[in-house]
Amino acid sequence: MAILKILHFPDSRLYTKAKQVKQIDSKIQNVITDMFETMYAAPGIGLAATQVNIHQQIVVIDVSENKNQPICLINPNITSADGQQSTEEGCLSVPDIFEQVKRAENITVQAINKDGEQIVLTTDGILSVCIQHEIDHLNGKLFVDRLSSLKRQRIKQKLIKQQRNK
Ligand code: GNR
Ligand code: NI
Repeated sequence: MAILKILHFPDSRLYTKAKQVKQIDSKIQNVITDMFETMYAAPGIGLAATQVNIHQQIVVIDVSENKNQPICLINPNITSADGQQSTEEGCLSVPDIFEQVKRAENITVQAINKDGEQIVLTTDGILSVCIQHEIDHLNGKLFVDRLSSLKRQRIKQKLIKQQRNK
């Protein structure tokens, strides 16, 4: 097991589109284990492989209070979305920045789990937000890309300054 290094905005590697997982072998299983460990350690409620510089369609999520409801989605695909909600979002790749983002309220997502089984999940609230946020990562998109360019520019300057002072 290992804690993986999380890339920070504006790292260009965060803009890579992830490829479909073709086969769930032991290498992929190990990536999933390390991603859960990295997410729980951060701590975060979700993590996309893109954030740890692995460009395959893998996300891990746990929005539960007691951190005992792990969800792994491989090749996730949103098959329906409706309604709207606005939530204050944060991102492990955009440290210490929190902004309201509008997303669909109700979604249905299709994916395969870590055992290679097809799963279908219909959900709302924070789990819905988190799934949409993680799928954005796999598509090379960050929540700051859903803000105004002025806000995004300010966040970029702030993070560049932070990284310089480290
Ligand atoms: O830990 C996280 N919290 C969070 C809060 C509101 C909306 C989305 C998230 S996901 C984030 C972890 C992360 O960066 N996942 O990509
Ligand atoms: Ni994120």
